Amino acid sequence: MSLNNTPRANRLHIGLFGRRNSGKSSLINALTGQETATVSDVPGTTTDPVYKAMELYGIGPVVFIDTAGFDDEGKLGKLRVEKTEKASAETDIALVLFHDEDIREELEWVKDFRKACRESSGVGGPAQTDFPFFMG
Ligand SMILES: Nc1nc2c(ncn2[C@@H]2O[C@H](COP(=O)(O)OP(=O)(O)O)[C@@H](O)[C@H]2O)c(=O)[nH]1
Ligand SMILES: [Mg+2]
Repeated sequence: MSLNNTPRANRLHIGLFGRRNSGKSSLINALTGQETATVSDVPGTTTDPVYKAMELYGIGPVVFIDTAGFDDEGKLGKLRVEKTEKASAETDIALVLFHDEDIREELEWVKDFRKACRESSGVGGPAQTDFPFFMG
């Protein structure tokens, strides 16, 4: 089977997380070299998670996941956050983006995320308790 035919389930899932307008969609576009996701200064532009499969040199088949901000608000925002949480459950590596002035909200989210991973360990969801995070 060629790399391009790798089923999504067999790819390393790299999720992009952060508040609205933290630059997640801009980063996925830069990483994929394509207009994979819509970039806008309107908070809440990304709604459903965006999946982009590609081959990463030195790593192999991956799928990047762009998500809605975990701080989204209102009735629709709550649905977006739920979808972000579902996407996080299938994530192998999480990239968390933040503004440099105050990262307390992001750290809190990472803490909750790790807890959810531990609780779901062995019963579906990510099995790793040492879930890798890269923040920047
Ligand atoms: N100054 C600056 N602006 C950025 C950067 N990355 C994204 N933006 C801008 O921030 C806004 C939100 O970007 P977007 O990628 O849609 O954020 P998302 O909501 O996290 O997906 C857009 O107006 C982007 O042009 C960056 O590194 N520096
Ligand atoms: Mg976005």
